[in-house]
Amino acid sequence: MAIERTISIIKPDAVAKNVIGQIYSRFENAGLQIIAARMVHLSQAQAEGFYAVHKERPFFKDLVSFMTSGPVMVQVLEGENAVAKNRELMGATNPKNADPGTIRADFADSIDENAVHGSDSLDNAAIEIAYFFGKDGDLCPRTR
Ligand code: IDP
Repeated sequence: MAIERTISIIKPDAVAKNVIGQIYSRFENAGLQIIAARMVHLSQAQAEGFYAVHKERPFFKDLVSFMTSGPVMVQVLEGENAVAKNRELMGATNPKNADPGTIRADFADSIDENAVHGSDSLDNAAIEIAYFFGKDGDLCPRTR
């Protein structure tokens, strides 16, 4: 299995619930390392840019409004199979369909406010890492 990097975002609802540490523990317990992290209160332009792929969807306006409603915690996770592993830890988009024990099952209230984002492919992970952390910059892979 390959070592991969992926983007995780703890969304404003989960930041407001004060569960950043509990979510970080799940990453660490699954063998994923946090190699960069940044808390940011997204501007409308930043949120629209990040979710540009969804701009024709009926929920786009609400999504941007939610994602700018409070600070988010953005991190790069590194580890074996990181993209799929993070998606597995997150659970289904709609928390009603999320497997028990997943982040969304435990911390999300609705499909609109669903606690976390995770890149859905290696290609999108690279784009999203560059969006928040620059092409090569600001990543701190382990040296020990
Ligand atoms: P994902 O976050 O599980 O990858 P996507 O389909 O990429 O799901 O959707 C991005 C985000 O848009 C979701 O996490 C959720 O916050 C929001 N979203 C997706 N589908 C709906 C919907 O049907 N109603 C409201 N919000 C939605």
